Amino acid sequence: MSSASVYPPAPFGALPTPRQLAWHRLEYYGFIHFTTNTFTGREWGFGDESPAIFNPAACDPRQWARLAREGGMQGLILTCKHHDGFCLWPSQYTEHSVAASPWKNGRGDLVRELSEACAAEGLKFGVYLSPWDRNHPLYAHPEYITYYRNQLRELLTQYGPVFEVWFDGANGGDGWYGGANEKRQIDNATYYDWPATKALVRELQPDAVMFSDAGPDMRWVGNEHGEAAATTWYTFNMAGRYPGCPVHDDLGCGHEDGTDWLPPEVDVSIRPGWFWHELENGRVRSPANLMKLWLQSVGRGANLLLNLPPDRRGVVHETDAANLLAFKKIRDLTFSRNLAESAVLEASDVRGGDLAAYGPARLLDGDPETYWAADDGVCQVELRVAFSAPQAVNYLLFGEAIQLGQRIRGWVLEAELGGDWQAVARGITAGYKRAERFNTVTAARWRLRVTAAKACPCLREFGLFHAPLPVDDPVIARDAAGRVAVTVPAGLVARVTTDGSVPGPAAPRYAAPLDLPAGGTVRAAILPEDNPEGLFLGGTAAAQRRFGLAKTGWRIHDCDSFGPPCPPENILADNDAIWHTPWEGGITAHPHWIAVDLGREIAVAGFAYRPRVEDLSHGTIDRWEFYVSADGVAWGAPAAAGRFDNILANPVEQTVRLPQPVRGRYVKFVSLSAADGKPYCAMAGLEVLV
Ligand code: FUL
Repeated sequence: MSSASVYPPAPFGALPTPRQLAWHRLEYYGFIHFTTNTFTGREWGFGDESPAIFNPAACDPRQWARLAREGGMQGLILTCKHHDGFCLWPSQYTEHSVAASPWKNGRGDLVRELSEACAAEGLKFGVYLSPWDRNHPLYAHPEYITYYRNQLRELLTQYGPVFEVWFDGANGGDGWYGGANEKRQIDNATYYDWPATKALVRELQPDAVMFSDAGPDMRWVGNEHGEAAATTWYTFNMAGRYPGCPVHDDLGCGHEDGTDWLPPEVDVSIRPGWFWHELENGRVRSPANLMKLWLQSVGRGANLLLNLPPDRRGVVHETDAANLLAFKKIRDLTFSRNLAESAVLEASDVRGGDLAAYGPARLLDGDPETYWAADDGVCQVELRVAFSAPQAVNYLLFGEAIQLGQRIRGWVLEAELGGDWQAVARGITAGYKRAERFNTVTAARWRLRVTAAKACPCLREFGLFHAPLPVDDPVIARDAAGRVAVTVPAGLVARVTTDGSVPGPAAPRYAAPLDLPAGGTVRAAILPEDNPEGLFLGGTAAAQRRFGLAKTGWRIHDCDSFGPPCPPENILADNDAIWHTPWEGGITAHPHWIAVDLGREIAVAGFAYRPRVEDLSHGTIDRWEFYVSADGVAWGAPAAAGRFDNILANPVEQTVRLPQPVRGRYVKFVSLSAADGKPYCAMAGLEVLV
């Protein structure tokens, strides 16, 4: 039968629009978080920051764009305005912008510079315009919506084509608001009148996709640690959702029978925070970690939006740049040779028997429009892969022709071992791209079976690969005796420092656990030059942890809830076990407190709060006070008080330095409110810094 006489499969279910389809094909692009926060060290500026502090001396957006291109990204999205309200372009609607800063004597326009740099590097350009504005006097009033749309109009008409518009869902309430300095509550569902704003974007940039907690084009994946769900449906029921709506735990997986096409985008930072902080220079994600992020985002059918925050100079820091490029190298090496090209491919079913149009060769032609397809009604198919000799494999990669819908709902990769077919990898959804890494299996015959599909499967690509694995980061942990151990993969050695410096070839090799009674910063690195070739892929694997005082002599002195199942002693151990005040029966409201006897008097320089990190974020503390006392009875005024910004979406350890060290033997940490509004509180760890 010729291709002309075999009709193509009918699309099934919800379908991507052309702009969504183009977006899927981007797979990976970058975020640039940059504002006054870069200069204050905050994650959410209050809105009262002076534009005078914004002065990146060597600001070089071309470096950001070049790095993004060399790193394999397809575009960059800039925080043109974050929650603090400071505008990176000279907006005619506010004074609170680069025009009032010393940068380029107030004549700079960062939106212009980055949009031009992106065009010059062949990248797409996108904009983030925070709906929440802690600077604007009229925020929470109807007039602010006009202001917001005026700004959107500036961004969408003055800087060329925009591929993505990013609507953040955060609305924290308090702010400077032109000096009012108060809490302003809005109703996320109605205040912003989203339908009209979305229509404006469609009018001004018809090809741009819009991101938010609820689309209209892509959805938030529900976390900021870089992980799409193992089962990812693009289909979703959008009704009742809006940007900033309460977080639902279905954001990751989606709705199998959803009526809208709303794929997830995975936004994650290369550092613990979204903005550059000096303290985090040693905590940049390693090349191996970035590869893992890629596998659990792009490899699960989502797109990856990776943040590269420029530092105070206005350049992306050397470590971030080196790790991004090393990650690119790992990815290129891993997928450089598709072993399936040297195998004989045979399909259990080919649509209409038309091998030329719908045969398995379509999987290898590199054309996203073509695909291997089965006949209508045939929902279980298999692709047989025969090598002339046993072949070692540790990566699978395949993808659906999603222009016809997301159809597969069950698949397994099998290898023939000793005459039996054995499962090597399996999953439910596939989507635009599915990548899996597994322990090396050597076999001459392989098969990918689609075990269930909503309509005849249509696969656009398929590959098997064998690649050396990137070396995992060292793991740094402290035992109950207060000693710090560094664990590295078998057969490798690490170099270690405790003075904060980067471990190079001159640093001592790690041999035994370190005694660190006063705490300190431990850095460990597995250097290519120390380790056998072949084991090594993708540059240095590194880790850093900062420890407070060893907790050997600590005792819980007082606390407002001692009971099981989450007793206060849990905060003393270096693990994820938590202290949690009662959440059913006997619930009391904030404030909650926990006080520790350090065993001896010291000068307390600061503390760190480690939030709970399991799936539940209930009771994660946002507003707090910290006290130091000589006798554990008289506490006086707080040594520090504040709020942890963005802790719900990004629950990383929060470090606070006291304005000056305070001597005492007892410390008390008080929870004034939970970020999710719960009456109780929870925490995994408390460090005391000296
Ligand atoms: C969050 C914001 O609150 C963070 O500051 C950051 O911009 C992240 C990408 O989105 O909701």
